[in-house]
Amino acid sequence: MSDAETLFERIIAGEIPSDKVYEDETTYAFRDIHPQARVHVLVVPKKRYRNVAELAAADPGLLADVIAAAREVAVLEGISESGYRVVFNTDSDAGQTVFHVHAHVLGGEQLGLFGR
Ligand code: D5M
Repeated sequence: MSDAETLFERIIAGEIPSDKVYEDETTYAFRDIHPQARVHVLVVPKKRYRNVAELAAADPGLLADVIAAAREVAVLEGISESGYRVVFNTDSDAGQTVFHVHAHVLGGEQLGLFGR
């Protein structure tokens, strides 16, 4: 991976504005700019890995932090009881566009099924 900063590193550093929902020592969460559900928040580990596969292989504890942060986001957004979805788009066929691993937390309404 190149050393060029990704968009999300610039957001975490505050160089690009974001609508922050949650932050802790290892993660940062903010609203997706193109929401696909009433609640659509991205959870990003502050340390960059390309995708969830690389994160899982290199630092499973940090992956657990991301999932725990997604749960915190769900509680803060009031969707922890009604239910929500956590999605990691991974590489080309999944449509990943930002190569700094991020969990999409989606909810606040009845979600459609997966697929094409
Ligand atoms: O998801 C990348 C997501 O990042 C996509 O849903 C749009 C979102 N995005 C892109 N730029 C921004 C900014 N500046 N703020 C908030 N959200 C943003 P992927 O899974 O890689 O397709």
